Amino acid sequence: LENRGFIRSLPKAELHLHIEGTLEPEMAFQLARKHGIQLPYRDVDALRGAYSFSSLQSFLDIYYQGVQVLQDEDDFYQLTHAYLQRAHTDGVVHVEIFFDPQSHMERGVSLSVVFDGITRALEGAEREYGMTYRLIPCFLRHLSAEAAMQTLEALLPYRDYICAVGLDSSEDGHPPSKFTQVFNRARTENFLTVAHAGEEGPPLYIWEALDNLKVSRIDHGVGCEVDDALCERLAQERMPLTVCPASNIKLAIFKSMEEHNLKRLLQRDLCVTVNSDDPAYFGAYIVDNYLAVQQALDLSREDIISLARNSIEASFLAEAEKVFWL
Ligand code: ES4
Ligand code: ZN
Repeated sequence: LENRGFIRSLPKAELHLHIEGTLEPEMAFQLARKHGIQLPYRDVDALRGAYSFSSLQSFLDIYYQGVQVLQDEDDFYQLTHAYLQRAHTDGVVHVEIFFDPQSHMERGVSLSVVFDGITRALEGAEREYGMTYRLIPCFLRHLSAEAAMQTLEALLPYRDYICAVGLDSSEDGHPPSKFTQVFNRARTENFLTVAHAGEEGPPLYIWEALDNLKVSRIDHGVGCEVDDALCERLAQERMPLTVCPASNIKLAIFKSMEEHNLKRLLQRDLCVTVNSDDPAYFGAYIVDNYLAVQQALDLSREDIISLARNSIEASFLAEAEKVFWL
């Protein structure tokens, strides 16, 4: 309990958080009832019971099903507001939130509904808690590069609300190089870029995220470990990895938390951060993630402080804003 208080007390940035992945079963049922949607589960416990995954794809199938209950502006507000309250309790001072525009637009939910709901909650957290934030829409890599390009164009009217673009969903068979042109365009539009790479996929996908997509951070990236030249480059460039320990266990990237490579990556001088990914589905918010790796890998308080400092350093805050927390 003392370690939990210590971790909570450190100023932290959450840099890898899919807002759709914060949908708790209770809210899923509440919104389903509101919109007259029938969920294929008897009750909250049955839905929570379905949160048991064997791979990234088995998770994504349930995650995209959950997304269906998000329909109006207030749904996105409620979802984001509940997450931000929890993040504040956990000592998160800055959030960079992913969302999947294509999963909403394909259902006829307009981008304005999504942006308005999410930003209304973020502005409230800024007023109430002094929390700062950035928004990062992600392209679904299992869909085509053309679909991603159209999505990028649809995002341009909201450019003032967007800091960076990302790449998520099913990794295998969908290399970053598939999206080189889309990300070139995004960078000419002055967006920063990030990409999920080396979650389930090979080190090659991390190389491609760096060289083709010119990312500022690698999301997950834990697959780098088997490639010494890649690890050296990541360390040399101080390229941040947004690692999500509980996610990696729930999706069977590692067999157990004791086998997670986070400590070894830290020892190789990588800029490792700890994040919660899809906390409602993986049963762990950010402090739970820090605590789990601290206990399983016997991290020292200095290690924990480094992880929290790395999160501020790796954030897209301006340098003048970072120094306040460092
Ligand atoms: C995701 Cl854990 C994970 N990996 C890839 N894409 C995602 N979208 C939401 N969660
Ligand atoms: Zn993710």
